[in-house]
Amino acid sequence: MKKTAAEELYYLMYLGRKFEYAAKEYYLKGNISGFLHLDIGQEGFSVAAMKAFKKGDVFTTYREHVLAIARGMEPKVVMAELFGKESGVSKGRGGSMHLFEPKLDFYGGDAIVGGQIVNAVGCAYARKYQESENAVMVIFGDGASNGGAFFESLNISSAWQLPLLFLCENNEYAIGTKITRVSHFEKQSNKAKPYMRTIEVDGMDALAVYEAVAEANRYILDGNGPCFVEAMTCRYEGHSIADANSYRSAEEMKICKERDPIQRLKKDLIESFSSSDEVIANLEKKAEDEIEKAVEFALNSKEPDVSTLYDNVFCKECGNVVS
Ligand SMILES: Cc1ncc(C[n+]2csc(CCOP(=O)(O)OP(=O)(O)O)c2C)c(N)n1
Ligand SMILES: [Mg+2]
Repeated sequence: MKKTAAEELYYLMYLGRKFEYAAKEYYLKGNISGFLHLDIGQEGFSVAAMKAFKKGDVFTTYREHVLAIARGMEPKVVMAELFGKESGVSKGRGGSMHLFEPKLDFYGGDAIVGGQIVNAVGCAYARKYQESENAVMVIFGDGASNGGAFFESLNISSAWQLPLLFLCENNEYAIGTKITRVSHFEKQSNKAKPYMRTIEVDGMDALAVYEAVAEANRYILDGNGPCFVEAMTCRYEGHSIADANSYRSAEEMKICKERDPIQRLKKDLIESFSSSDEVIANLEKKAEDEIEKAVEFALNSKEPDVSTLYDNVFCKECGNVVS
């Protein structure tokens, strides 16, 4: 990877973390309501996966703010969406779990665990049928890989040799349930091995995630059918803002934070790419300014007008509009 690309990863990871802390702050102040799933600790995974995948359709989960920003969504339209404002990317209708932007081939989060996997299979089937040159990527958690939709998707995507990249973010927890309590395998890639090529990677090492996703994408674009990548990560916060994270010990959290992806990439930038302290400080400042502007934008944006309440909800042509 080129130095500028590695520095861009760092910028986006730092930006993502600042975004998440700002979202937490404004949730607690009452500006954001509904669900909020923070990606703090997992930014290396999110940014590197998006940057390595490049062109193609993306389907993901509710823990998606950093993924959306890394894909190219402006932080201010993501923040405004969380605030429920009309300037938000989904016009304030979707909130945290439904960031959606067809121009970026980003088909959003899904509140249904594993729901995005079957949607991605359908999309991959369409892309194969259309003889598209791009792959489809679906991101899901370790918990989702215990569901029936996941196993059905492995089977049919392999049987039909679909251009689908399964990217499992294994943070070892489904809300408060440790993966070892509910899964036959600790490593979820074991479930995919009978069906397709699998790659395992340290999800707290952004450069390694980048290489793994890029390799899987190349493999799929070469016409080899689907591929499965598993990244071992660790989230720092509770499952959602409503979760106090009391099921993990202080010792477990300490080990988790020692793997911090931002500190790790910073070290790599200095030692392997000879980035200067000044360049790194400038990237951090730029990210902080961007988040400040995003919050200002969200605060100053209007609520959707009540008269638009049913817009994009009912189909006028179908005659089921409520007036
Ligand atoms: C079909 C379905 N079942 C249960 C839930 C409740 N639920 C929301 S998130 C979650 C845990 C998912 O864990 P994982 O897939 O590991 O994702 P992570 O939150 O760790 O990123 C559960 C059980 C849901 N939203 N949808
Ligand atoms: Mg999980």
